[in-house]
Amino acid sequence: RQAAFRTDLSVLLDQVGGGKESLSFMKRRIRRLAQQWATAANRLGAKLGQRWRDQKKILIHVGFLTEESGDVFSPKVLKGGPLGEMVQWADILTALHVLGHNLKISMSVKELQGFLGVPPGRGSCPLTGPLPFDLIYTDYHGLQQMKQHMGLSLKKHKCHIRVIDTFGTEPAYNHEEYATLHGYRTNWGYWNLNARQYMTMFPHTPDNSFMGFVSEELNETEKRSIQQNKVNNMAVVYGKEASMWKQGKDSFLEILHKYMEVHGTVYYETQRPPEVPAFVKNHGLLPQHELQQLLRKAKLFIGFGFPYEGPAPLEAIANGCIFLQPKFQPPHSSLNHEFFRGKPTSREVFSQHPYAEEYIGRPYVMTVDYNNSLEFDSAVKEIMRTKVEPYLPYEYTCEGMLERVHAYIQNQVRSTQPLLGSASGSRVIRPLFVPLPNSTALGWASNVTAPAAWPPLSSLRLLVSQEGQSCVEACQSAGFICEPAHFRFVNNKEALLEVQCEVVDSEINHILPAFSVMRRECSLQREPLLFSCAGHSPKYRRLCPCRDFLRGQVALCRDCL
Ligand code: U2F
Repeated sequence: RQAAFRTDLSVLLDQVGGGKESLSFMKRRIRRLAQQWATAANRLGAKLGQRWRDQKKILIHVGFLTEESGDVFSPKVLKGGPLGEMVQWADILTALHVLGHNLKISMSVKELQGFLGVPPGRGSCPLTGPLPFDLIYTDYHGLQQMKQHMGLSLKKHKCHIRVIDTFGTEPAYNHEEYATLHGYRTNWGYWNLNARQYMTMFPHTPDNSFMGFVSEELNETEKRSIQQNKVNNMAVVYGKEASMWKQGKDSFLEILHKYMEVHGTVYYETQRPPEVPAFVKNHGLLPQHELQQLLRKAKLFIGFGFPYEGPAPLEAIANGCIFLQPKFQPPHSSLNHEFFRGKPTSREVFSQHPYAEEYIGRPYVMTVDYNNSLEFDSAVKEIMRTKVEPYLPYEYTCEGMLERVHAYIQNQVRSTQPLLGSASGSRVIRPLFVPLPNSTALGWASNVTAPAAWPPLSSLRLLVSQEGQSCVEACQSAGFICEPAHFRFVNNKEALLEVQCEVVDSEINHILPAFSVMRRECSLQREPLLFSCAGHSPKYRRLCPCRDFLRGQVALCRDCL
């Protein structure tokens, strides 16, 4: 069946159910943004024209909100606990509903069993028949629950699963045997999925798919009125829990207070939290729409280093604030910071909000060394002088999210399937190389089409990294993005011709395909699940499949829609 856009969200709101604070939060959000989603649906509908869109049967199982996983989030919704995950799930549900798919929503193991057709009371009885869904969106908790209740058939149906995974999972951590043998095993990873089945909150790593969420959009009248009503010396602190204000914040807060009136939205029960200095005007934790109003007046939104990579800075910038945040030197990662420890990634985080720093940047975002009081002082003064308009990257608008999710749903199911087994059946292409001044080779596939490829092969640009450089960095430095789906087209001797290796072998290692300059040895990848944009090694130059991307929609290439 053809999917038709929906602009009425009442059925979805009924499906979400109620009772828990987390669900009420999500429903309030869905209602608040309803008009914005409807406008976006109409716009995307007009953009896509008469194009056929398959209606999919989709199960959404929100594992972290089930009682069986402990549900530590719900009781903290009104107490300053994390809300980012609920923001994202509310938006995923809405996007899938608005795109016109046939949804079943599960927030408990019982509902999961019911939807999968597992007989009640026979928890360990595996699903035997065909999977009654085209796609299942869940998280790591949900995946574990599905393993228990689907038994071996999980393996068979794996390619239909999408895992919402805030911070991302790198291929080396995802491959069970490899992770176990090479020290990448964590509590979360090792599911042997195609790494693109993990969907992240920000475009952290191109190895995963970028799912995202949305932020409020303003019309021209609202933008004008915001600019007129901005209070130039008003700052709002990013941090809704008192613990985020602990230790070492006093010195730069004092500097900030020299110039600005400082506001906070820190949760408290009866008394002012002692961590929050007396000069801060604390509003207590606000409902989302009231926070937006506060941000509309403020000039500066200031981060203290935690929480990492949340939605609030995007909301602040969308409401006309400048976001000031600390640089991390050395960078934080699972190797050196408690918060990231045990997460299935070695990604290095160079500031509190790398997306804000790299994708948005000045004048909306300033990333400075907070230990350097001169630098901090002059940043605050510069912010007070700088005029900015409210800004929201297209990929975080409702239309941008609908466009991206639409593209994934219509194209990724087909194209991830063959990758789960082996790379056989892919066509060998002979990419052209053009040497660049820094001796990096760059090329593209000319006139080659492979029907199953998505992103299409026209987007491929082949590049050789420097020694020690990952494909993430190599592609980025040439103005492209690494595209893991294209590895299978460059993992062959023909692609390696230009680098003149004396020996070509094939191995299982997440930095391959690559070549060692010293030994003039080339190695191809033998395990397609280990194709990795993130991998790097000091003695190897990597063969990197890059692709072009749309401005403001990094998940998609020019010919992707
Ligand atoms: C992130 O989670 P957080 O919930 O800490 O992320 P924030 O950026 O603080 O904001 C989440 C939402 O909370 C809302 C705000 C945001 O949409 O509008 N809010 C509010 O309603 N009232 C207030 O007074 C203040 C904020 C991240 F998203 C998670 O994935 C991480 O687990 C967590 C830790 O790094 O950080």
